[in-house]
Amino acid sequence: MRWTVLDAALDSSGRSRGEERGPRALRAAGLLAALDADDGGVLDARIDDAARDPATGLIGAEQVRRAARAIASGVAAVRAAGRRPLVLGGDCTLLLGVFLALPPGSGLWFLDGHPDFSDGFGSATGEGADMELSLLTGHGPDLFDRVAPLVAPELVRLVGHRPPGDEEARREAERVDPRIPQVPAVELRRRGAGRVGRELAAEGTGPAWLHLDVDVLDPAVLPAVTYPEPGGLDWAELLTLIGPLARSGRLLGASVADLDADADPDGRYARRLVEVLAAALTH
Ligand SMILES: [Mn+2]
Repeated sequence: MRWTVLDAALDSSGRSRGEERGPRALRAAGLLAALDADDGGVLDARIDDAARDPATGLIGAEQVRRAARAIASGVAAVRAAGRRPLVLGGDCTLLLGVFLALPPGSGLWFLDGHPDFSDGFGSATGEGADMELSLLTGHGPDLFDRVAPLVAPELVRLVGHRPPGDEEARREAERVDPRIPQVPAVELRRRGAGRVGRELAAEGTGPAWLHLDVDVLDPAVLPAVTYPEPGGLDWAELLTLIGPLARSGRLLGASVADLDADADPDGRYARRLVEVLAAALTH
């Protein structure tokens, strides 16, 4: 199935950091040609209200809702056209829009250096990208008045995160829904990234979305992220992990978040990422 690339250039701090320019950097590095992908254009996903919403603790709550709806329409249109969406962030907040568009029962392969499971007031920053997995699985903050969570926790696989480094991170780790199976980076490396990828692809039959927060990589190989976290994957591990997921018939689409283009002035990290994505997503 052909890929269609959609830009969701949102920075959930509302401060226009370099991740807002991630999609443009990936395009400039040749992503569309490398994937032989269609161009789905740019979604209206900008968040520039840096104020924390008093009801939820979330920065730019109304804009986060609006961005999610815009992303959902874009993803739905690509799927209706029989194509596979590749959503470029921006940050992980984009997943709210993705799952508003996906059919109930869709799973999530969530590759990230952090669990993104804070709550609105427990997060020091109030950024949507601190808490989107909590929100998606029904643990708040509640933005969409949903009865059922956007993703069933037992259909999420939390992969590649590192042990909490401080008190806030420890509270965040404790909030993670116990029904979500976790493969932290240490365990992934012990079992072998390729083996973990094959097992994840093989363990179910339902449709699933692949989300890659590039801070799942080690800052030694990819320093161009806003929240670097030591102990991450190298490029070869990432490729062998996502290859089986991308080749799986279960794959609905994918998203890539958190490349800080401002920290990659000559585009070398964007080009490396495009190489790895092309190797994994085309076959
Ligand atoms: Mn993330």
